[in-house]
Amino acid sequence: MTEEVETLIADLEAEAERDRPAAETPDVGIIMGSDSDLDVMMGPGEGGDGRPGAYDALVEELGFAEQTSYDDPPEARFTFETYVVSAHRTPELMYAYAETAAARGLEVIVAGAGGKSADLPNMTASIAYPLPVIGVPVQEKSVDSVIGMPQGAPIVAVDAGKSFNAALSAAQILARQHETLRERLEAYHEGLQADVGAVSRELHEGGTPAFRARREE
Ligand code: RP5
Repeated sequence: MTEEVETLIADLEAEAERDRPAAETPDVGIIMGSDSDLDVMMGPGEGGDGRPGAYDALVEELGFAEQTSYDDPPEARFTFETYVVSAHRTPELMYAYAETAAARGLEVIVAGAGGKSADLPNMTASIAYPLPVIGVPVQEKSVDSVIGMPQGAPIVAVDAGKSFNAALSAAQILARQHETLRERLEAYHEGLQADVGAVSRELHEGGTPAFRARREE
């Protein structure tokens, strides 16, 4: 094991020993098998190509902040942390991450991996059990590997690349205990409804050619 990995593990273990108030610890843990998963897991960032990801759902839609220091938490009440953890290249780090997750204050983990042996989500679910883990297959070919858990070893999973939904699901789990978050989830959904309502009226009242022309503007 390299020194960098050893230090990461030691930091996670030390954090698990601390007894911080829930408001100061990350609520959601996001892990991915490689930094090449970043755009799928978190979204492509400003100006990037691709569908929105967990970062967009949590930060842009639900008011979470990314926690980058355990000693200096963001002011936002709801936070998430982000790590690269490889199931096959850094199994000890995966074990330490999952094993310490509950003690470090996490309420739910979103875990994504690509390739045909996308083992990070399901192994994390087994180790962190009974903490819920939401698996994200980073590629289509990863779906079977992520969802194929034996009876008694549960994982919740989304379709390939749907990290945005995984983040919403994580927030839904948290919202069972946090009224504010329930209200934010409802407001997000109302926004979606309003969009459909507006577009439906425009199509109906303007007719197909005018609607098409406006979309092509
Ligand atoms: C990449 O390898 C995938 O996107 C995956 O998340 C990553 C990690 O695989 P392991 O290092 O666990 O084998 O192709």
